[in-house]
Amino acid sequence: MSDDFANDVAEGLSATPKTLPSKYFYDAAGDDLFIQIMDLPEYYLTRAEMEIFREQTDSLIKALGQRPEKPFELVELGAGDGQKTFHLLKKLLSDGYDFTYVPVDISANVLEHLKNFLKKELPDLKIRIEQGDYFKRLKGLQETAQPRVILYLGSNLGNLTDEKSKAFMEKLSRRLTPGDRLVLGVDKKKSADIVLPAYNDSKGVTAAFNLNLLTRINRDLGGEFKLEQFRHAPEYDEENGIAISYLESLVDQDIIIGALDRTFNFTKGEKIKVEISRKYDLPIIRKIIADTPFEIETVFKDSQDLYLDIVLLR
Ligand code: AVJ
Repeated sequence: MSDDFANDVAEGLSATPKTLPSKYFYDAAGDDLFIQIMDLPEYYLTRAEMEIFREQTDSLIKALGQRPEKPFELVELGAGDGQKTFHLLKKLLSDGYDFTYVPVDISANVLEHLKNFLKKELPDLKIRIEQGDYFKRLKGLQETAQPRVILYLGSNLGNLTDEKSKAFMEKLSRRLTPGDRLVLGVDKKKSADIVLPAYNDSKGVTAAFNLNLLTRINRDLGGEFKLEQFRHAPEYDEENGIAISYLESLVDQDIIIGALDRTFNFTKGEKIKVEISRKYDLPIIRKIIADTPFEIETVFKDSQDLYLDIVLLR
């Protein structure tokens, strides 16, 4: 794990322009900051998706295409704190569905919390946690005789370029069986005045979240980044619907990373690209799934038309 991190950091900081993978945001401090982000007034994504799950639970359950008496697996990729899924799980149980909930997450920390929370709140729930990077292994998707519903929420797909999204959807479809379904939650393409504040909140939580990546390099790889010499600098390409977060060097500086036995130099104003957050509409999604067996079956949207939950049939 730490080796992967070292390799990815070495590769990313050697590239021109410099990049770092956003998946490394999520250490214990990052998990905590992301939970704070989801509560920010500017970060509308979580509330919009939550509204869909809370207000349209019955229609959503119908769209999953399962029968109560037939066991199925409900696999959630990147489960996080499971707040959205909670409404769905609760209603599925009270409607008498026979299913196993399989949250998959890169963070062991988050999964333990989730398991304890669900054991307490929904004691009848069957749950099997799977720790891992789902991009690499799609781990929760081991062979099973049961039909599967995959939840991929929170606009997590948006961290990938469209090219990588295509590859991911192809790989995912190969792990599924015809009749399985995917619920894909994505943020809608919209104007910069709504999107940018979501990635540049007034309390500076998102800035701290992004800068935490440098703290993690300092701690885990013996880096010597001085946080005050970098600035969180998000941009939004409204035309294409892509938010990009950068960490910008405020001065000319050389940064030693001990574990890599290397020094990286930064010029004043040089930016490290740390995250893309792609925004979608149905035509973009259709392009991404064009070479896969997935078909769009049902589309749910929130009352403010900010967000989509799309049910895809394998
Ligand atoms: C969890 C990837 C969906 O891109 O909106 C939030 C992460 N980054 N604020 C997003 C994030 C900065 C988030 N995703």
